[in-house]
Amino acid sequence: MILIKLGGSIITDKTKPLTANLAAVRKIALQLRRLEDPYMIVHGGGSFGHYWSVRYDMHTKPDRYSPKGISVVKNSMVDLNRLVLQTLFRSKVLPYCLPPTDFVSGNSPIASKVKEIPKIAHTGLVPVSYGDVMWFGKNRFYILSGDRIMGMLTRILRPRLAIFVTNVDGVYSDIKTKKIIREIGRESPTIAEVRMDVTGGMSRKIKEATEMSKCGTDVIFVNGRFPQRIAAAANGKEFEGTIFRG
Ligand code: IP8
Repeated sequence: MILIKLGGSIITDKTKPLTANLAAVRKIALQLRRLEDPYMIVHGGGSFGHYWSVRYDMHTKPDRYSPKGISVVKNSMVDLNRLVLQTLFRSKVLPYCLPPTDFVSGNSPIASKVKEIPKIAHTGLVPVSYGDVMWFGKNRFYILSGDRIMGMLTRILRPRLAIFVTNVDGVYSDIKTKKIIREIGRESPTIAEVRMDVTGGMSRKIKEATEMSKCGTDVIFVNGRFPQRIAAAANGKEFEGTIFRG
């Protein structure tokens, strides 16, 4: 099974609040139909979840956030998820919605639930999860990023491959020359963060990818503006992007 994270930067327009990029989802869906293995999708928050999380000062740290903020962020992720599900379905990918509340309790994955997910993927349905605002207990909530969901799933399922689809060509060795690192070994690269979002942006993604690769999973970063790279990477063909060797 393959795990695919569709970053908020590719499925929404991050410069415009509450704007989905459904054309991008459609183009990605066309490529996903070419995948030879069962797969699962996790999507991010982009200009939906992050927009409201920033406005209501909500973070990944469990805390007593404003109930109104929690409700607004949660609703915005359900709205975005609904748009993604609908677009996938219309593009002949059959999504099966799995909010993280279905398999995460507090801030830990529920292994017995997670282990059922590949069985769903093997029926031809595509499980779809997303970054969300989660109940932590004792009046506290927290933002769970899609990247962390990818890590949780990898530690339990040990998939052969995980793909992070972003809006850049891969991990840059130098932000000025935009030179892409093709392959990353066990060492975490040092990165200068250009822009942050509430769940930690690219640096958080790279840390998660490094940990995931230690589980034996190959982790690939590709640019979703060229969605054929997703199919190429998943089907073991030449692709442009960065690989963290498992
Ligand atoms: O975009 C964030 O998920 P991410 C979800 O994967 C929310 O970090 C609610 C901001």
